[in-house]
Amino acid sequence: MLISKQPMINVLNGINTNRVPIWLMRQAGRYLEEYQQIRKNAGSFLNICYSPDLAKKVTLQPIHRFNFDAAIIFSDILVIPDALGQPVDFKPGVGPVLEPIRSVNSLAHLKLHQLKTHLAPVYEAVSSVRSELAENKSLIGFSGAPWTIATYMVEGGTSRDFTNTKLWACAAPDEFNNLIEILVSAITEHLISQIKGGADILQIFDSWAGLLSERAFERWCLAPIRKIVRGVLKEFPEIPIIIFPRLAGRRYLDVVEIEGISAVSLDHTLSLGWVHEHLQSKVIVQGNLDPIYLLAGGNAMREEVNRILDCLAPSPFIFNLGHGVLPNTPTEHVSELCDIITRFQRESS
Ligand code: 1CP
Repeated sequence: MLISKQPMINVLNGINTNRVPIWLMRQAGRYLEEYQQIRKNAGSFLNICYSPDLAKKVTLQPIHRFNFDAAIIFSDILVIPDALGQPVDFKPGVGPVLEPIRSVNSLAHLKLHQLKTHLAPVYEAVSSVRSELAENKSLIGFSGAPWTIATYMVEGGTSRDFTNTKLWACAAPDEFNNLIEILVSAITEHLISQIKGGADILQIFDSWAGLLSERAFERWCLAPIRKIVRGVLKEFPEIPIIIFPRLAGRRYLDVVEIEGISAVSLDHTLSLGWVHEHLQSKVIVQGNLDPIYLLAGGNAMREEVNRILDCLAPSPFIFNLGHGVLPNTPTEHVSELCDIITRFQRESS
């Protein structure tokens, strides 16, 4: 295997270069004052996502500040329903709001054919970030997984118990499957377009995977992700794909068996010893500092970071959080985290 200039790619190819790359989920966003500034002037969150120039600037902000090994394109998992014709409004203090879809008849209104045109600004942002990004930095393209996106489409936003989505999936699985199939096609196309724009790596976020019971997990999480991975790899066999099945517990064991994936992103509930023994021998792992330690900083953070490095970094490993950066996280804590990871690399190489 050829050594890449991008440390992220080397690790994802299983090459142990004594380098622990680092990036953070939600590394762009509210905790950065330079983001707040752009957000204030942009009017709405979606205006940033759909303006290639603003999306590029915001994507690069955390790279300029912290020198992370990867940028993740600034967008959202909910641009997919928006592009399919189920408009999404991000209400400050509330979160995403959509007109809920609860019947098979409403699925007829979803327009797969307009996806590419609607999301063209995202692909343009991907290309312009790639052309400004240093050659040793990777650009991550992403999408939500079908199950997680479906929960927002059916509930009309975020939810406490996801009853409507779970009820539809359980009481009328063949109907619900039509929605999942539309999403499999949309997501596959969206990911492929991001690769064509210049994404080096893909991540699929199944943030609500942990809600599903055993057989539902197979049908609504694993099977659709398998299809997407197969579809993407058919066109781009070399692209590394990372899966984030949040809160899936022992079912990470099934996720690592998905053919063709390169890595899993670990949530912070998993035990490190178990991860090392059962997952790290199968795929590359990325994770899994509880974002609360990054908010707290100090010794609490240092000890937890070292515990993760001691257990997982002897094998090829990518440092990340177990979920996204919390809004009030001090930037000094993020800088210190990056220093710890950089020092660890020097000491061990
Ligand atoms: O007001 C604002 O500025 C909007 C806040 C915000 C941001 C910065 C939202 C609204 N989305 C994003 C960006 C975003 N979302 C990124 C790119 C930025 C980066 O990572 O640096 C990514 C990868 C996402 C992914 C995303 N969006 C997920 C999956 C990951 C996760 O956090 O579990 C999910 C579930 C969403 C939905 C979403 N977007 C935004 C909100 C408030 C929500 C709802 C979250 C919830 O239901 O609790």
